[in-house]
Amino acid sequence: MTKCIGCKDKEASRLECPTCKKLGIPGSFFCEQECFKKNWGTHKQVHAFMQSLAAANASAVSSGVDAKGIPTSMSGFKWTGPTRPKYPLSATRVVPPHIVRPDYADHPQGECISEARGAHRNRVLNSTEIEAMRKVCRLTREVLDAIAAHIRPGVTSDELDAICHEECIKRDSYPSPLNYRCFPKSVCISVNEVICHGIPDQRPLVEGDIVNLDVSLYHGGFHGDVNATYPVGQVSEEDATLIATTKEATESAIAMCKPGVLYRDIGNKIESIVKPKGYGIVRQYTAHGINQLFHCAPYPVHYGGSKTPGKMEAGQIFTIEPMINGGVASLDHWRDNWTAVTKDGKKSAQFEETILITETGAEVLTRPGSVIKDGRIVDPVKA
Ligand code: EYF
Ligand code: CO
Repeated sequence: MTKCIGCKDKEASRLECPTCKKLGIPGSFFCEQECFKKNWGTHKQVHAFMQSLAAANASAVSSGVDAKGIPTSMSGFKWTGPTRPKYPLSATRVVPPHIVRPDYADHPQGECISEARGAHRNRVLNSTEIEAMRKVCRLTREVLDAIAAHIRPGVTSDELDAICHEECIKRDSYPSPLNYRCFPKSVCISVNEVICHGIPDQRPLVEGDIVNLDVSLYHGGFHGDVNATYPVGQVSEEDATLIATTKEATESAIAMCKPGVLYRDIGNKIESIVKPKGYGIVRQYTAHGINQLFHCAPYPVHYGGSKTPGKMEAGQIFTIEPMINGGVASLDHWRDNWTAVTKDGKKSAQFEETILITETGAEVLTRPGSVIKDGRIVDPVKA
């Protein structure tokens, strides 16, 4: 049954929003006139959003690129490493109107009104909210695995973005990055020296690259967040060690989680594992609480010796997502103002999971069935 996009409950009739029809927005069917009228205030925002997207796409298409596809707006930029963006970006992908959207999805500046209001305290979620988080985090893991299956030399990050977008829609979910603070795509894809927030583009992956997929979904009113770094074909031993050490540090920090543990001990544990290797821990981007808001308190750092306040309590949900650089910790941004890259151009790796603190330990929500008990992650036995 196709559901009404107004009440999202009854079956849709043939009553289509005339403005959507005129603008070419598919699937805007309501159950009845009364419902259409009742939901007009919210629904009309879809029109404004789609019109602003069309304007943004028109300006993206008309902006210049050089012979290699590098935007002319970035010419003269002092690149820190060998990786380059390849434009033009594809047109902004559309999320069908029957999918429930976070507030920022339809805000012209991608602003998060809800985060501005309620992001500052460590929330304890109730059992209904926790169940909703279990569900969205399971879906988020499914989407990450579905995209990762397509990693190979020759595939572009834009093609991976298209897969992410479709897999989210199949699961009645909104891809959280899309228009979040104006981020233009449905997933962050960060290659080689790109630390995080890489924008999917036309550059094909090359054997020997390392690539991070950072996937976030909004479903049932809640966000889930997971990421992982993968080798593209055969990578150097040096890069394989960077990935393995980053994974080990993330897992060790997750394994400590239980009520009473200090949030600052996440960074102390990570530093104890990566410092002996001479790696740099990114300081500018942190972990974060996550629930109805994509990002909220707490904001645990991934480096040691911090004064981050607070202790873990049952019912709190947050991510752990250290960004570990093969060289220095410092970073720069490309001229798109999103893409964070290592200052010395060396590669960077990251892993992320969403964690729920329970009375007895913790659950790794983005790894369904995995619990933390006695300082160890216990994964479900695979059939
Ligand atoms: C000005 C964005 C905001 N930020 C964080 C917005 O937590 C995340 N991944 O695990 C995460 C994902 C996204 C994200 C996707 C878009 N943004 C990017 C860059 C700078 C910035 O602050
Ligand atoms: Co995150």
